[in-house]
Amino acid sequence: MHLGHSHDAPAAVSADAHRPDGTRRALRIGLGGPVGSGKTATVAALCRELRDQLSLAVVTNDIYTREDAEFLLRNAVLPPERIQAVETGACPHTAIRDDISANLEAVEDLEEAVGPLDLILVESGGDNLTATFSRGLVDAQVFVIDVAGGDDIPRKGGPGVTTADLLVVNKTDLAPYVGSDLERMARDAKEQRGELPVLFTSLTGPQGVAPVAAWVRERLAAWTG
Ligand SMILES: Nc1nc2c(ncn2[C@@H]2O[C@H](COP(=O)(O)OP(=O)(O)O)[C@@H](O)[C@H]2O)c(=O)[nH]1
Ligand SMILES: [Mg+2]
Repeated sequence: MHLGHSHDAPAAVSADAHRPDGTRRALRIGLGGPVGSGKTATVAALCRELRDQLSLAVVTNDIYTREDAEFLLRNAVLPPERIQAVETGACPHTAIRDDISANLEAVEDLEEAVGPLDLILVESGGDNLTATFSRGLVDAQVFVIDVAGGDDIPRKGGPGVTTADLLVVNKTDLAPYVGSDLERMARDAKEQRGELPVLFTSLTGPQGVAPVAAWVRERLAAWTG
């Protein structure tokens, strides 16, 4: 817990944290980050890792297509009724930050159709380093970057890198091929984020998404506790 950082306090959004019947609604976690960093792959891996213990659902955001939703469906990471696609039709960050109505509707539709849910993952359409989620849409946000995007990204900062509740640096398996210095990335991230957590992942490696899944379980325990 980091007191004074409202982005780290699930209680900050507790105004609408309950369903009409008084039960606690699903924890909503947003995943943002540049195109191709591994957001959809992370969502898919999280679904496989968590679906046996938790009731979960996914909302995807694409600009003009349903591609991310189709990928998740094709890979059968969840039953189709647990995956909803929002076509943002504009800059993807608008739909997760400024006018969140389509996403809120998707989240509520899912709760109604397949709820009660423990967890809803909301994947942002790929964007630049400035995309963040509205606190009215998600309770916690994960920013996913990758080592192939350049090892100076953590140093460059931006709201995603500096304020996300979790920073994931993905594709560590590629570091030797693209000349990315992981220690430097860790140092720079620490400098930008202070005590906020950073996890390094390789979804193709043996550990896969396990560290992120552990973080999600922790958030969920805090949410329901
Ligand atoms: N080598 C490697 N490739 C990855 C990893 N994670 C994702 N990818 C690949 O990177 C590409 C983009 O991933 P995707 O999840 O679609 O990115 P998104 O645009 O952020 O949703 C896909 O071809 C993935 O298979 C990883 O850890 N290592
Ligand atoms: Mg994607």
